[in-house]
Amino acid sequence: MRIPMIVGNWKMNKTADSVESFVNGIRGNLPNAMQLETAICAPALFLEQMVDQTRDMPLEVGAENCYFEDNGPFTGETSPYALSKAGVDFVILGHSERRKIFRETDEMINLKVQAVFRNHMRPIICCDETMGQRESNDAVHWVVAQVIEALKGVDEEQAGTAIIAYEPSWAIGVGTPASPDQIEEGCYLIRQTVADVYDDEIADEVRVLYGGSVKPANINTIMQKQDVDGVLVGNASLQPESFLELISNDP
Ligand code: G2H
Repeated sequence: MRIPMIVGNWKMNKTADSVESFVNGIRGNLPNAMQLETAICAPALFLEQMVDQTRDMPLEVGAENCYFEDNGPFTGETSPYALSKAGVDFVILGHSERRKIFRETDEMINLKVQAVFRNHMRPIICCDETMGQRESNDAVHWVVAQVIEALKGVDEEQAGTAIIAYEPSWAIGVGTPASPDQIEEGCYLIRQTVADVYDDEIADEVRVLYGGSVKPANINTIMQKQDVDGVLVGNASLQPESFLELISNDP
């Protein structure tokens, strides 16, 4: 039985003060983690603060990226080893903003996936597609390739704990998500790819999320889809009221 998940992705937003008021705003209102897992992925600067201030809450904390080496001469990068030591549970990897703006390749993302597992955290692996790829019937091939490349060298036990997010870039931050049927198609495709790479049992364990303009008004329809185990939410996760609404709207 896959526990549904709602994960906030704060991207490059917030200050230490607004992190604290967010945490105070949701305190005491989170669901039991056995029924609905909730997490916030925050900028690296606020992760220790988040871990510290949410210690008594059923909220997991994730990073938005990390490097693939544990330490060394990599100026400006974030060590997966240090994240793990700081009490971070998840790391988002391969978000379309990282792939597009920071030119991250499938090979780099795969090394990061391995680094996150090596440090006993779980990756949230993002797979995107562009509208151009969709219109030229290339999106399926593209999504499948991202899943296969990201999971290279990952053993069955690790793969079963991975979280994979379908985030079509044309639906990110625009206010309108992909349609429920498009979302189901994308999430089903990801699960089938995991079944092809491993087996049905692992595919049944992997949690597949949808991301792209999820908000309180549309979360219910999205979460009801069979292969959608949860959502990765940007804008609508920034304010405590909106985050709590997302959680209370979960069916
Ligand atoms: C997609 C999503 C969060 P938003 O990037 O990963 O952002 O909900 O703002 O579209």
